[in-house]
Amino acid sequence: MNQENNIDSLRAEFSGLVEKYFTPVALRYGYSDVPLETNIKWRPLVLMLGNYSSGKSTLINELLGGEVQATGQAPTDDSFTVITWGDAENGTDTVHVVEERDGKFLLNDPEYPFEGLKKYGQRFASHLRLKKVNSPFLQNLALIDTPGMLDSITERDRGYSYQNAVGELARIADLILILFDPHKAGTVRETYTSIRDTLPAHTFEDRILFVLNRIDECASLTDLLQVYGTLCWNLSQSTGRKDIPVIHLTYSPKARTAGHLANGSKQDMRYLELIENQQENLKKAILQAPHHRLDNLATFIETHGERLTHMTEALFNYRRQWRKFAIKFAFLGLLSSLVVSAGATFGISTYLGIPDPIILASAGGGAALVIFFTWMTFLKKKFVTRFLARQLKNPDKLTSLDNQARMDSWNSVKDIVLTYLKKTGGVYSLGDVEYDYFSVKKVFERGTREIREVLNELTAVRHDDPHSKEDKDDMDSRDLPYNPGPRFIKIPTKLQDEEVSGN
Ligand SMILES: Nc1nc2c(ncn2[C@@H]2O[C@H](COP(=O)(O)OP(=O)(O)OP(=O)(O)O)[C@@H](O)[C@H]2O)c(=O)[nH]1
Ligand SMILES: [Mg+2]
Repeated sequence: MNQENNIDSLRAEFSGLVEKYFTPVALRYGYSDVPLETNIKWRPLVLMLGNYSSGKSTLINELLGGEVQATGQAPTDDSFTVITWGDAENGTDTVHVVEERDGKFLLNDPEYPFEGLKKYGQRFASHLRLKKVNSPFLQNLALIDTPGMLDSITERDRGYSYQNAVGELARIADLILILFDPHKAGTVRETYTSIRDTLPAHTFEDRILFVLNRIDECASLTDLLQVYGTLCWNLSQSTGRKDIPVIHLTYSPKARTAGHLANGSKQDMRYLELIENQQENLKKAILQAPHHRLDNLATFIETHGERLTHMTEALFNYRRQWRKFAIKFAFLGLLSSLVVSAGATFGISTYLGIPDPIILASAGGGAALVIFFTWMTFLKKKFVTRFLARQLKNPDKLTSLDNQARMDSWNSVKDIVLTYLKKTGGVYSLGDVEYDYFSVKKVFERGTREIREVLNELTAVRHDDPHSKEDKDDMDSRDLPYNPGPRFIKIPTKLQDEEVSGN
């Protein structure tokens, strides 16, 4: 089995785990409207963002080895284009668009992970399309070319929320490239912020590659250094960090200037001899997207596992507290009916002077029954409502919030718990919710640990092996010294067979 196959089978295992254990629970309690695996089952995704004319489409064409995307000065392309692999029918090697589909198709076909973007409406759908291209670069990943970022005033004219759509795509992307060019090295703050806000904090930085493109258009080395400095300053302002992220310095060998800038002034091009065009490095980094996908999947499972556990725990606690309350309530009802029954018997025998024990017993029993029935029906209904209202007022009492992680996960599921309690009136099966709680908890606690172990092994193999050069194609033909598949199958089997019975 080669490495790509290993990654593929791990991907399938992770996705299967989500489908089997998380999705049913997520759908049942309103945690998600669509199966959770919808976003993760497709190919690894690379999202290209940047200012207009920063060279996104030119770079994509160079990666693919063909003229797939339109390029040009000034805002050229106002569409989101998903570019994925497609076989050429006539078997030709010339890279070209084999098939093109519109946004409606892409948003509605369950094969693709874009269902969540439907909410951006018709205007967005008409700015989305799919291209299938026969480029070998697309064998293990798909790219998304995006409309260039504009200034905030023009941004309003798009007819859909660009920031939100980009945020949504960033969430499902495994790798995000943000391209700058020397002319506009500091205008991406808003989009950067919206991406940062949508991604889990600890994965955010690993997922982003910063690129300063079109560096051939600087007037001199001094000019380049100034542009680089400005970009670093702007990035540190956006990220809130003092250290500078790696910035790939690139230019398109095909589009590079011939020594004159657009305004006619002559360039001192000697700096390009000193600075390596990092386009090749960037290409290799993009080809690592499938590895990022595994990491992102692990994070996905950890994040949703933690939240689903917390959600079901709160719902389980609610039902448990309710059961305690119901037992006390029934006991009190019984006691009251006995007292009333004794009172009735006493009253009848003392004040009415009826000594007949049969009459006395029937009167007492009848009174007890009426009281108990009233207690357990009308009164109980009232108390259920009051009990629910009390819990809804103080939802934090449904769970323990002893650390920041617990508070964070609770904040992301609290509303879902409240909505479910309101919807059901707090009446649902304690046994079912208990089962769901223990099953997601086990997968979360044990599954995520094993997943991380396997990923660490995979990373160690990639780094330790002296033959392991990331740029070497023949790496793919080696077997890895472990067989990850069965380890993941073990988790569900164990779960089902021995332990998830509400312990
Ligand atoms: N000199 C130079 N020109 C470049 C480079 N990359 C792209 N260009 C040119 O810059 C212009 C814009 O490139 P595009 O690839 O269309 O840019 P884009 O980011 O896709 O732009 P939008 O789709 O409008 O957002 C084109 O005329 C390209 O030929 C580069 O590295 N050096
Ligand atoms: Mg473009």
